[in-house]
Amino acid sequence: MNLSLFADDDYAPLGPAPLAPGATASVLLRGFALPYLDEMLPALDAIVLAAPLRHMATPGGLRMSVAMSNCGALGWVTDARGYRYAGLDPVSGQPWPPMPPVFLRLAQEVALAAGYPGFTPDACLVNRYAPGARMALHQDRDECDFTAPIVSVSLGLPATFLFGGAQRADKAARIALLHGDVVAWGGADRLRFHGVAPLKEGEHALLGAQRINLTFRKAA
Ligand code: MD3
Ligand code: FE
Repeated sequence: MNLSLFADDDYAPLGPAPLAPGATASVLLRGFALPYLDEMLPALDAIVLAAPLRHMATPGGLRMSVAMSNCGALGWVTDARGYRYAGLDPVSGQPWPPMPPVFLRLAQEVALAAGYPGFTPDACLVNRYAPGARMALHQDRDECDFTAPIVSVSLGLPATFLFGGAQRADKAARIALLHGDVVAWGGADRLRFHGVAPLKEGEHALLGAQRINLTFRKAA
């Protein structure tokens, strides 16, 4: 008999809570983005129209299964020259679309609620997962200031987020992230290894057969 509150491998607290055992500097807010979505989804459509989602290549030459775009003053890119933030979209040669005010408002509300006041993101990475797409365990180290948190918003199909430790080999907790869920990651958790398990097939009522993840960062 399983007397745990949670399924075997998916830790899924309902209220504001540490994200995983020991992850005291990160906060999960279930459904926090839902009231913003009527305004956010049309803004997201406009972003991916101006800066289409694309499969970038890692420095090692592997095509990423996640398709990416950005909005804000800076955007995260990867190619044969490495990982970095850039002010211009390499596909169009134009600046990334500006960050919509409703994106910034949501990110700042979340950061404040999570105990990170004064968060001023200058980059929003848009990740698009089709079924089967995944993100291998990695650290986010391309930003200048690791004291700023990262805020993420999950939309569409559910995903299993993998939350590891300070070393790549540390065992990762598995956390279900659902449509509208928001997480702020900061402090001692900011440099933890993390990833996303291969997305399962499915159809989301609003977004169809995909998951979109927005991550707000202070890159410069
Ligand atoms: C924990 N994206 O874009 S968001 C990424 O769901 C990335 O698309 C995943 O990892 C996604 O780099 C996870 C959550 C996330 C983002 C940054 C973190 C978690 C983090 C930085 C430190 C610790
Ligand atoms: Fe990451």
